[in-house]
Amino acid sequence: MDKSQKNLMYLFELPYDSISLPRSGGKIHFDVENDVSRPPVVATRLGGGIPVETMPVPDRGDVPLQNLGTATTVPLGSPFSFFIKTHRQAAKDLCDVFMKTKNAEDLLQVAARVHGHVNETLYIYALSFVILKKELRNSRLPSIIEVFPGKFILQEKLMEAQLEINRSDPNESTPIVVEHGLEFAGTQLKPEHRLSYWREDYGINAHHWHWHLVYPIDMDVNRDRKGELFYYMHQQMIARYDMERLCLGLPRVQKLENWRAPIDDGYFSFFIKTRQDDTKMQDFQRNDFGLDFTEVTDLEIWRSRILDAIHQGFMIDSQGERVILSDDVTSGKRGIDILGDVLESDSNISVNSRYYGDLHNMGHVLLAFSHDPDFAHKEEMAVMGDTATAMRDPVFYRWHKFVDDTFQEYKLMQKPYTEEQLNLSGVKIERVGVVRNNEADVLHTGWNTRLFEASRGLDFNGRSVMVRLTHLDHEPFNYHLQVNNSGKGAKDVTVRAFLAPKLNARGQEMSFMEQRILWAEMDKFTVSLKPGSNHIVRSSKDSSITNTEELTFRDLENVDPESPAAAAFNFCGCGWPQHMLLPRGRPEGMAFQLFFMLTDYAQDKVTQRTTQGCANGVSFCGIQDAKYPDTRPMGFPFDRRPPRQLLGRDVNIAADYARLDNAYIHDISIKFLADKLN
Ligand code: CUO
Repeated sequence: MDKSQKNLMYLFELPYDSISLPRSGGKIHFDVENDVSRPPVVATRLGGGIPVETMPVPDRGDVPLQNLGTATTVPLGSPFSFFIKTHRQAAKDLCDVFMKTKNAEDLLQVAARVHGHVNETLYIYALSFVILKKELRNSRLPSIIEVFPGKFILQEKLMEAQLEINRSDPNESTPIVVEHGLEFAGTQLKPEHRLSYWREDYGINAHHWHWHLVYPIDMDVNRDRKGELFYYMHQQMIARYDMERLCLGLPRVQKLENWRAPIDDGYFSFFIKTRQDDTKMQDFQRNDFGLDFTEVTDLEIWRSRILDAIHQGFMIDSQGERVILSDDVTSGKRGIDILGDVLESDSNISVNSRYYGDLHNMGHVLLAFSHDPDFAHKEEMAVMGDTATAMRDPVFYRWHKFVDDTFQEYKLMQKPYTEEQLNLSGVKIERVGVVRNNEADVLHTGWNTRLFEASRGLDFNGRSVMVRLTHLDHEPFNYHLQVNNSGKGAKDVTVRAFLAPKLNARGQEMSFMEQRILWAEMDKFTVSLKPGSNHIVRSSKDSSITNTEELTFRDLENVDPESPAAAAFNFCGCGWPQHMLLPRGRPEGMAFQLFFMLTDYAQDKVTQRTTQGCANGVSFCGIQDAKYPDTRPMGFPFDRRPPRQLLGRDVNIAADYARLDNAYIHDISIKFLADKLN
């Protein structure tokens, strides 16, 4: 990694401050003069015991600010929303400027010059996008929590730190540590507040920001099965949210279906705008975004057209031609993929965006502005407008439950998998279990903490401010599978592991259909079975959905890219947080089921050149610039209703799948320890 690559990281510091201010507590200094004299941009590493290094960068006066297109139309200091079409265009224009740079050094100076002239969130978005897109892999992205602490940490807490600094001796330099505990934005007076720890978890929100960064809409990014992954990743988040609700004795989330009725639960975010309880979704009639007005009626019309298409089995493209919707295709896009692009929607890919509209995105927008839909009060948007904060609001889940129900409407139109598609002859799972600390089938969750440096993103008079965030965590565990291969040769199989609560909110065992969309993917991996008996052990830390934990600026500064340990830092940001892999469970233990299915890797595998691209949390995030590495429909085998019979007997509950030799269902317990984990 050369200096420019490493220094790119510092462009993420103090996004709201002038770039000529010292960065990183005085470690780096970008000296950007005005454009008239067009001097070279100079990055200087400053003192603190470190020898001063100066990095002269050649003049790039050829990037005049007027070439930024619409990027300058999003005001500085205001929220930026990827759900708003004009903001997406602004992002595209800025990314285009950054993409034209030749290398990291070139990007560094162009970006340094642009800093301060465009909206801060837009700037960080575009910079992150281009670093990932250009595969400047050694220029790793620092955690979004440190870049924008104000989006993740209670304003009061940040104020507390500032007041303490104001009161203390100006020469004092010891870092201030602020605790951010479990109360988050709620008071516990309302049932929904009991889930604040989950909705406001830093890792979940950071994952969502990164997911939309790597699967952007209207950006001419042609990612494999993007529409299908939009469906699957969000479906899985809702499944996990519902699991967590059941742990707390709350009913499953209700879809937001009647857009004329008041929404019971408001959300009072601590950094941007709030939505009162019982606020209605309202017609969007603001003129401050250069957007056409959108009425609730428009959303209803789009929904109705999409549902018509689902039930008729085809869409109508912009030429008036039929586009068949089916998941049983041998070439071309699956119906779910087409539907995902239409519903999200991505106007570059949607088969007919004029007709099917912009349903999911505008739902976010109408909800984000329901407190001031006509700009009468000059209020900014609420959390639903920003992918880094939307998951804090209970209405996010109600909206996405509606989105998911629409996808499920389609999935239920698909033919159930046949016994042949579900079966894998010659392979039998004989036994499974999970082991934690030598104890079988009882997993532990509890609270843990993580330190972030808030002063990387916000200036506290140059003083270091750390925030200790409390979050859910679990003790790591291993899956054990005893599998027999009765074939004569080795057999490569895909192991698919899911978790779901055993009982519903009434305490009853669930039917296949009730449990079907609660199954949360825990892992998916390939193993080669030798003939005879095989004992497979797999660590929970290797999950196909999770990422390594958020990397702080300090982590990035300390990692030596040449060291073997650096491989562990192959971090691209996307992926479910490892600490949220398990639902909370209950203090007395809560019954869950693990479901395993083995499928034939020869049929599942996708032939492609191996790529060095980001490959964290592959099941949720895919692989950068490569095909999604599993040919089966996402969510297989629970994405469809079950066949009526398997092996000659009716299928009513998930355990009926386990009659197949290649499947297994196993009860475990998840115990929530109310104290801290070590
Ligand atoms: Cu991720 Cu609605 O798509 O938030």
